[in-house]
Amino acid sequence: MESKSFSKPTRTATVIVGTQFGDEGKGKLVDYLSDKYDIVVRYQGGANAGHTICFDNKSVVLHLIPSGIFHEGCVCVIGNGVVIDPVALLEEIKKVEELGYDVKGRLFISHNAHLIMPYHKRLDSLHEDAQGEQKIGTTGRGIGPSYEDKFARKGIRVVDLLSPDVLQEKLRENLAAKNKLFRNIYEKEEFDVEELVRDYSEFDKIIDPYVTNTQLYLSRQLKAGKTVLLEGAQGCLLDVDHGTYPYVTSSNPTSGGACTGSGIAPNYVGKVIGVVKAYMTRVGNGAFPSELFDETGESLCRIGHEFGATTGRKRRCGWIDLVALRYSLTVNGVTEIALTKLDVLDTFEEVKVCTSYMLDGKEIHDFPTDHPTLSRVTPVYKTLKGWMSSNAQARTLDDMRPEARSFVTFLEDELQVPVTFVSVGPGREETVYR
Ligand code: 2SA
Ligand code: GDP
Ligand code: MG
Repeated sequence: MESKSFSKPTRTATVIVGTQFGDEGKGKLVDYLSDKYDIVVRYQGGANAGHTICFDNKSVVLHLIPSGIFHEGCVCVIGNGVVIDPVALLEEIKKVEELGYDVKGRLFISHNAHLIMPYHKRLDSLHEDAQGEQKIGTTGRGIGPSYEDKFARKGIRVVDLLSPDVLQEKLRENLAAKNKLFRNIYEKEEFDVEELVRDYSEFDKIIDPYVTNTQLYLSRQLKAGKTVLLEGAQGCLLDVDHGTYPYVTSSNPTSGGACTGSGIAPNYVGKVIGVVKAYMTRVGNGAFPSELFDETGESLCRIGHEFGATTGRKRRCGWIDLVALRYSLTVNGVTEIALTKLDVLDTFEEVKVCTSYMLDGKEIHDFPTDHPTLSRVTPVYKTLKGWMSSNAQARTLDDMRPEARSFVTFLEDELQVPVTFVSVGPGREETVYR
């Protein structure tokens, strides 16, 4: 029989993932790479994310719109895995337009993405208050409660916003249960269905031009040979399945989440770029083995401006943790590393790297994935010589100070993944590309 030749997917999709507790500088990298890609897609999370982009003497924080929006040739997609607060989205569209960038015809929103409603935000804060000392330290943006409704099959989706009758019916169903909770358990006032219907039905006309079946759009574009960048929010250690549960967010920032959150099949994915900050930060509660409680930790926070890009909360700081990173690179299948914020270490006489943990008197090299065990480990460090000078002007690895280069090669040897980008400042151009 004559053999047939079937078309094979081209691996033109690249995933950008945070490998730590978020805020590694994903926004900067996505913006930097966007002129080489046709489409950028956000695939999970919501307006809890804060992705900072610095260009033309401006610093802009994006929460929902993909970080490719400042490249006119780039189409941006908010995928089905994202939870969208319509109020936050419209504010952000306005902000981008005020900066002189047109989003019409360039921004698409999945009709299947779930919505964040005002009652989700209230539930977020009530749940946190009820937890007391054990609270997660969420951003208060209603993320967890919205994903709860999604998985309980009660969620309201973007497509529902476009049909006022459906919206009204769904709000009625949702509020019948939630108002009972507000009234009887939390002793709070109830939400008024009619008022919400009125407020939210105003969004339908504004949002309509952006809404489409993004899964279909993306698969057609990929088939036509277009290139796609999938932009993760938060980081691997905050993943609801693979992170430090329960101190996690309610979605899958890991590379697997890029497929479910966009509808792009895994066989289109070629590269997975893991963004690694040269030290560690965490905002919110939960175990953090290499956290520093001393002047060095304060210096990292001060020099690195480590404050939440959404809430302004101070980020906890510590040395880079290779035990956590080895785990994260494996879970995500990271094929190359983008090392960021190397410049923050420029003034340190020595730089420490956590290479293993001690647990009950034994040295361990594998990351404990249950939170109580992780909370009991203590870090084992290797100390490297600092470079004590600026690499801000470096654009190739050869321009970098020898000790800084040694730090990069040390990480590569330990992690067995090549470092292909080194970020030496927040600006677009402050990037070393190998
Ligand atoms: P949530 O709000 O339910 O997702 O919170 C659950 C945990 O996830 C953490 N989380 C984050 N961690 C780092 N950065 C995030 N984005 C903002 C930023 C954070 C901010 O870019 O700085 O401004 O505070 C982010 N979003 C969620 C959160 O702290 C909880 O630990
Ligand atoms: P994201 O959530 O991963 O996009 O990161 P955030 O925007 O929350 O936090 C990263 C912060 O570091 C932002 O303020 C960036 O402007 C900044 N940044 C990114 N890369 C670098 C870098 O190489 N050096 C310095 N000094 N700052 C950087
Ligand atoms: Mg951030």
